Amino acid sequence: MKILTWIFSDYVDISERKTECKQTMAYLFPFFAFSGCPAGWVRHGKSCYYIDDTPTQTWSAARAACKGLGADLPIITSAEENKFIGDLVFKQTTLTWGGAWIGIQRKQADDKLYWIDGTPVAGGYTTWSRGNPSNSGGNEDCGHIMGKADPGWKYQEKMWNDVPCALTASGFQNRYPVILCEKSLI
Ligand SMILES: [Ca+2]
Ligand SMILES: [Ca+2]
Repeated sequence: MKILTWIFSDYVDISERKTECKQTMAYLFPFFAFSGCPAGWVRHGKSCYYIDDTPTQTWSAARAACKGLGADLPIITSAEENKFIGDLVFKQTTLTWGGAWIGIQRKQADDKLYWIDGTPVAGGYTTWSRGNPSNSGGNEDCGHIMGKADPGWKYQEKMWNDVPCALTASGFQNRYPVILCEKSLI
């Protein structure tokens, strides 16, 4: 009986006790979810996600905000994760075409797009919107997942686009991407 061992042993490591406690609680009370994510974060798979509904002009400012929370911009590796993230974006009250920044940036050395963990974007799951990545003007070096579509941008919701890492008000007024962060489940 694990539970008896847990109660009577003076020599069980505290983290082991925590795990056993969670397992026991989950067994005894299966209705309760132990998400393992901090309050205010939502779990999907092995990650926790947080969305800060603040339109943010630069990719690096959004990334810095995530790092300040012990997280980083999202790395999207499956259609399932993209749907989850897209749904999160759509729950925002100031939802616009800008959607949210994602962890894609162009490496100047080879002019190719990479995820922030160094993985080339081209080799894995992608859901680029029509005509993208376009690198229009030669300076679309950062990625975002699109929110609500503008007229003419039909069917592009929750798909990706490359844009300049520092957006200009003329092109993106009132629709800068918001901050979406991902961190591994602890
Ligand atoms: Ca991910
Ligand atoms: Ca583009």
